[in-house]
Amino acid sequence: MTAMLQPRFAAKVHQHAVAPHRRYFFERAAETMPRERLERLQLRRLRASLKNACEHVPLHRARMDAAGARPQDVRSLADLQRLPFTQKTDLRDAYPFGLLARPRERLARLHASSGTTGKPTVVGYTARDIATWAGLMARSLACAGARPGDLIHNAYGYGLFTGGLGAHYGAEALGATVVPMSGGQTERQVALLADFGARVLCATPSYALNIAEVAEREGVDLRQGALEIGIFGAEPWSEALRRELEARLGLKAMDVYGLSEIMGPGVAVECEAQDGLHGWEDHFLFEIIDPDSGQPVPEGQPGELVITTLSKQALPMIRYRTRDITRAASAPCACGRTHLRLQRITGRNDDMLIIRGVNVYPSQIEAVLVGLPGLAPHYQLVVERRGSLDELTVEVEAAGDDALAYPEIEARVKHHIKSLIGVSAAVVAKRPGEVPRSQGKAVRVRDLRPKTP
Ligand code: DLL
Repeated sequence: MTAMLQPRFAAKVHQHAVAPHRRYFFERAAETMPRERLERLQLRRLRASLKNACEHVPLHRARMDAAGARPQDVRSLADLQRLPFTQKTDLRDAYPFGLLARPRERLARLHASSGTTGKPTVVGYTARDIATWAGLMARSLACAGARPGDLIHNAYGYGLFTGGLGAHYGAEALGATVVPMSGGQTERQVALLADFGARVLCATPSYALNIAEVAEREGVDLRQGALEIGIFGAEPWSEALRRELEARLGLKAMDVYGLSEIMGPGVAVECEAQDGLHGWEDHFLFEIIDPDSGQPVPEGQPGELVITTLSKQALPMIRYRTRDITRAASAPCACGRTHLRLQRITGRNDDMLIIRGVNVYPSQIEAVLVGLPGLAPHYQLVVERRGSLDELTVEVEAAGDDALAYPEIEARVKHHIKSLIGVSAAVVAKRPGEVPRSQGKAVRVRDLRPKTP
């Protein structure tokens, strides 16, 4: 034990402005609005948002014209089906500012996501957009269990990524105290988590795992500290990883979803019922479609999430195809919120691998691996092309150093993957620490297939 390892935990007693166990809504009226009123509000906002898009963005105007749809003709929410889709390539093609409905001079902020190929995707916000986002993120933090007066340790990356500043402004709007850590410097994060006594940790789930591992290595038992809630998102993760994080950090792990093209974090979030993520329908319209036909799927069926913004000034989006796969449920929730629930996002359409005809998402592999005896919960998938077939190698990390045990581990993992997912994968056991650790969004797949031009 080094000097750093002295018990340095703030007491488990907090001075909450609002008792943490009391049900609390940041915006009760909006969150519990009766469906009929909510739908009237949506229709009013939809028409205004379409007008904004068509008046200020040539691409939206041209697409709406081509579809024979005018904002004033939209008379019911069902008319949404007649409107054209928007895609990520539209943002790329309009790089950097072509989809903005306000002149650059009227924007308060820009964010961008790097993307693996080509130009980044640039998104812009007016001051009012930032205020709306802060309100929705505050609502999301509260829905997940954060309270005014809490200490919130924010390990989402600050910068062009929307995670850091999005969670930051939301935490301030909630009335919490923010520790603006960003990602990286994990030893320091562990020390400050313990010293300051944060009740809430915001991070990607893979980075939260990194924090847990470093804390254990440093001899700091975060489970005995003040942490109670983790608000994790920005990447797909499994129930198995949720249980792992809850056990190793001593907190309740909640799922938060969002994307920069629509806003950033705070588009949807879990409540205490943990029966899906409430999507904030007073600001967004959610649809689930069949990605091939573009038609809506019956409620409860999986499909691609499509989102239309209802209040964005600078970057209104009409039927944006997120590529994220989920299901929706509209039945009332035990928490009292009336907004629909999206099931945990399994992954992106683009991340789906087809291995010998079997569709597989990295998060499905994660669900099999995390918690298996003899393994640390770190992994990477390597995809290669042999002839005309894609081959998958799963790199797992052994919990111990004894390389003689690795063949048995590899055979066991291979068997589990085959029997639970139905896909034949090669498995390679790595030594402890050999699988790269996440600093933000984890890189789960190394795709070594030749690039198609
Ligand atoms: O990741 C925004 C965010 C920040 C959300 C912090 C939550 C917390 P982008 O960088 O634009 O924005 O990436 C958006 O990440 O389309 C999903 O594929 C994925 N994603 C985000 N949240 C989740 C989640 C932010 N909870 C893309 N579960 C989205 C699964 C998620 N995937």
